[in-house]
Order: sequence, then structure tokens, then C-alpha cells
Amino acid sequence: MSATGILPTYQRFVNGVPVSFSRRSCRAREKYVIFLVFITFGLICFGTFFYLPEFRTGGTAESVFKVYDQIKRAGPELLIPPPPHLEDTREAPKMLRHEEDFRVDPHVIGDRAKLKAKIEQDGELKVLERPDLVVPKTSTVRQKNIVNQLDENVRAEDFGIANIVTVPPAPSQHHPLIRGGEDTDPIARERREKIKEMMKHAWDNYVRYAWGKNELKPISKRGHVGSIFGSLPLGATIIDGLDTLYIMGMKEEFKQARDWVATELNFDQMTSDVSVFEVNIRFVGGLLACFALTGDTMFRDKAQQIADKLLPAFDTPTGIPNALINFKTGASKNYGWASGSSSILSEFGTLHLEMAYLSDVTGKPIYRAKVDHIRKVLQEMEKPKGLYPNYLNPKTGNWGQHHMSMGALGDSFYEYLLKVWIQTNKEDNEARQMFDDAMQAVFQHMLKNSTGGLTYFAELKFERPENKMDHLGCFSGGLLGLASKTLRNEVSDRYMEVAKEITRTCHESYDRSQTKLGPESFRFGEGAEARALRSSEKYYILRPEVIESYYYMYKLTKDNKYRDWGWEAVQALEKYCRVPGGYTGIKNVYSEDPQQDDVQQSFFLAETLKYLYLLYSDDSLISLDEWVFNTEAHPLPIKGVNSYYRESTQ
Ligand code: DMJ
Repeated sequence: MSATGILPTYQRFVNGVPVSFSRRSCRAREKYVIFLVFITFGLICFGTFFYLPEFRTGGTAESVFKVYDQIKRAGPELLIPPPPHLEDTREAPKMLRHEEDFRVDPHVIGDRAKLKAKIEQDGELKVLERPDLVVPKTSTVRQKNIVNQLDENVRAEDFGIANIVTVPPAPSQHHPLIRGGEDTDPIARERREKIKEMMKHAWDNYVRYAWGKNELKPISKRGHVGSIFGSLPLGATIIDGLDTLYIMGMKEEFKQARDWVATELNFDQMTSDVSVFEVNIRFVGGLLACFALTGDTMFRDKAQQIADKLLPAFDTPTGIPNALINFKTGASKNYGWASGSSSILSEFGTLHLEMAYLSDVTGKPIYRAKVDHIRKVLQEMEKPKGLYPNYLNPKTGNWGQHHMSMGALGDSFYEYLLKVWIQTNKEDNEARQMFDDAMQAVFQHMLKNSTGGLTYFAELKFERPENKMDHLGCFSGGLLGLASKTLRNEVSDRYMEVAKEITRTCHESYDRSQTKLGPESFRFGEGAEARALRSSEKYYILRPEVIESYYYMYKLTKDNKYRDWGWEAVQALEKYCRVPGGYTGIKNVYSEDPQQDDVQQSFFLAETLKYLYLLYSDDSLISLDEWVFNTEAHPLPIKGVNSYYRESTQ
């Protein structure tokens, strides 16, 4: 023993000379003691690991797999967490030069508003308890019979859902198809499989690199903090992607996503302003679609909790909601840039489908009352030349600047007029009338033909047409097709004619680019025909509207060219947007080698891939006779004809 040391030493001395420590120089007993110490230490560490709360369920073998799984999922960030301040400036191939173009404060400006503002520089949930099972007012025997009648397409249990509302018997014994729907055409079947593979690629990479975050940066392979929902992990991609997973039959993925919503989705942490419109169309709409498809009351209850947080935004002198709300304080406001802090037509006009349905499934009339009131205000207002300006001041009740558009700032207002009528099984005739009246004025003042023979919707700025159409406005081809086929009257042929022409023009905007993807906005005149002129209009961010119109037009006309146009877009997406880490937008559709923006938008999973999948499915899957898509492509059931409506019996 050393005289000076506090701890015992096993230093050996030979002839008073210290001998360096080596395995060879240890005595057998010492080796044994050292071996025992190491083994004991190892066992303690290993054992403690599995006593951590997250890993306590299941047997040891199962736990080992769980741990392995979680490490895999966490990806490289588990070991090297990303420095938050470097998030947007981190080296990403081919994209740094124009990063500025996309860096807009996500808490201040919503998606379309953000993009619009950029283009128009010239003018302008903690863990919640599981809800009680809602038992439908049918006898047990009857319930059983109903469930037995369902084909495998409606078995939510397959998706790991326990807490379901049984499909109610009314209004018919017919159960719409919500999975399956294979087309008889082998080419369509093959293409559909390809779309499912694309969804898997987008989803798996989101799970691997950005699980729980709002969106994925597929090149940087991390969460996108510049998402419109900010940096808080609200899982926008999960909510937006859920019903697509369900429809595509991706059971494991759906179950994992569903469980995340049940245990992790927590809006209480949201302390900054969020867009009422975006939360409604993506979160409320996405959750309600999942409730309809599965009967899982967790989805309905989450939708309601989120919608409740939106309600204070309606507390304005006119009842026209403000655009932004702070979930913590309930304070709401409008964007400063929006014509004297006006509310935006496409935002306050795109709440009706979700709020009306929410009232019906919860039995609480308040949500519908809010949107009915918006309708009343709009009905009573004087419309310049029958047109709806994009801005309305919620304090004074006056229109703001007289800008009109079928694209950004106007678009989905028109969409919801028609779709609310469809949702009510064509009973809300006031909505249809407003739609027809609005279209009459739009056709008269905004519908144009280019010198090259292309039909488009111009924008109006104080009576002056601007010969420009947004990618966002390309949804209108499909919408007019739907308007034509859902009511036979003196304008239905004209609607179909314009629907076909607008869809053709939008296809041209893709076909005339190097990448075969379309720009954010395209112009006519000034030497342009369906082409972007400004560099700020040349980007493509995985938007759905053109493909959405292909989907509707194929379903409504059965003209195969729409399936072929969809396939052209798929090939372009694969060539220019697919990267090993998911799908990215591009900054210039006219470049052979475009820079990539490193964002996988949540609507790519919600809309673009869903519409493509359905384009190559047969008509029985999410039939347009039984479902109506909200503006984020979340299918909501049509009242009175769809047994998945699941109206509250309270
Ligand atoms: C989606 O969020 C919705 O389709 C919305 O109505 C418009 N913008 C995006 C997709 O481009």
C-alpha cells in the first residue's frame, strides 16, 4: 500500500522499482477483481437504461428493439443537435443564394399571404385523456350487424384505432369506399403504386428526420423552423398527411401518426400568433376528415379543442374574424400589409365547411353560427360590379382595396361557396346562388383570352386587369367542372367549357417550362404566354392546384389526357424535386438545373399526393357523390348521403 495515497493502490514494486501496469503483470486475484468490477458496472448501466420510464413497457427483448427504433428515428440529431440559430443558413446545396426570397417571419405572414406579399412588391395539445366512447343510439345487435356489413375498407380497428364511433346506419346502408379502389386499367394501377411509393418516401423521411416538427427540410434533413406554424413541434405534416396515409392503406404509418396526435399534439405551447385560416384548413379539417373516416373520437375532440382556440378571432365589431390569433392570450389581429389591416376574403371565407361539420359532429351550434354570420355580412354588402374584393375591414365592415382575384387572397372563398352547397346535399341554396352570381361577375370582368388562344382569369386592381394568373388559381378548372356536373342549368355547359380551358392553360404553364413544372404565377401579353416574367414568380413549391384540377376533370369527363398530364407532373416531380431525404420545391421552373428550396411542404402529402393517388384510382374510392374535399384536400362527408357523416346524437 502506498503511504501517501488515500485509495489503495495495486502498484507493484520489484526490487523497490515500480513496475508499469500491464495485464501480464497483474496477479490472477487482481485480474479477477478488476473483471468483477467491470462486469458489475456494465450490468448496472444496462439495467438502469431499461428502467427509464419510456422503456418500461414490454419485455426486455421488445425494449431493446424500441430503444434501437427510437435511436434510428431520432437520426443524427440525437447525437448532434442542430444549432437553432444556424437553421436557415446551414449549408444546403444549391440554395443559399436565394434563401432571402423565402425567409419571412412565419409568425407574421401566412402561406398565401406570405407568397403574395413577396410576389407583389409592386403594390402592396399536452397529453389528453381518451374521450369516452360515444355509443350510437342503436341496439347492440343492430350495431353488430352494421359493422359486419362493412367490407374491410371500413375497419378502423385495422389501423389500431380502438375508440371508434360505429358507423351509424342512417342515412343508407351503403358504405362509401374509403380504401381500395383499384382501377381496372393496369397502367393506372401501376401509376397508383408509384404514387404510394412517393408518399412513403416523403413520409418515411419526415419520420426519420423531422418527426413531430411541422415540416421537413429534405436536403438539410431536419425540421423546418420557417414553416407557417413556426418552430414549435405541432406536427403539421402529421395532421395533414394522416388521411392520405389512411386512404392509401398505410396502416403502420397511420397508427404511429394517430398515436402522436393522441399523446403529443399540444397547442397550449403555442404562444405566438397563428393563422386562423391555416389552422382551420390543415388542423381542424385534417382531424375532422380522420374522424369521419375512422370514427375515432379522439380526432373529433382534438379538432374541437383547436377550433375553440380560434373562436376569439371572431370577436370583432362585424364578426368577420381577424387573420391571426394568439392561442395563449386569445388576442387577434390582422396583417399590417393587408389594405389598412383588413381581413382577407380567401381566409375568412374558407372556414364554413369545417365549422359547419364540427357543429354537426359535436352537437354544438357555435361553430356554425360564426360562419353563418360571415355569410350574412357578405350577403348584405354591396359588391362592386357583383365582384368580391380581396379585403374587408372587420372593424368598419367596408371593403378595403378593390383587388379581385381567383388566385391568392380570393381563391378558396369561391371554392367554399360551391362546396358548402354540396356538403349540405344541395340544400344550402343560398351558397350555390352566391357562387353562381359571383361566377357570373368573374366571367364578365376577369375571364380573358390571350392572343395565343389561352383562357385565363386576370386579376383586377381598381378596375384595371392585370394579365396574370397564380398557380393557386388553377384549382378553378376543377371547381368549375364540379359546378357544371352538380347542377344542370343554363350555365352548366359554359362552366364545363371554361373548366376545360382553364385546366388546359394551367397545363400549358407546366408544359412551357424546362422542368415541366409550373411557376407560382404566369402572365399573358408583354411577350409572355402562360409564363412567369419575374424571378420572384418562377418557383414551384410542390403545390397541388394544377394536379387537383386534373383529378376533378378526369373524374368528371373520363378524358384520359388528364391522367397523362398528371403523369407528366409525376415524372417532373421525380426528376427535379425528389432528393434522398424527401421532396423539395425548386426556385426556377425554367432552369434545367434548378436550385432547390429545401422544404417539403405539408400540403404535398395532404393534397398533391392524395389527388394523384385518387386520379389513378377508380371512382368508388372517396366518391365525389359522397365526399367533398376541403381546400387542403381533406375529405368531409356529404350530409344525408354519406353514412360516415357521424352527426352527433346528443
Ligand atoms: C393549400 O394550403 C391550400 O390548398 C390552400 O387553399 C392554398 N394553398 C395551399 C396549397 O398551395
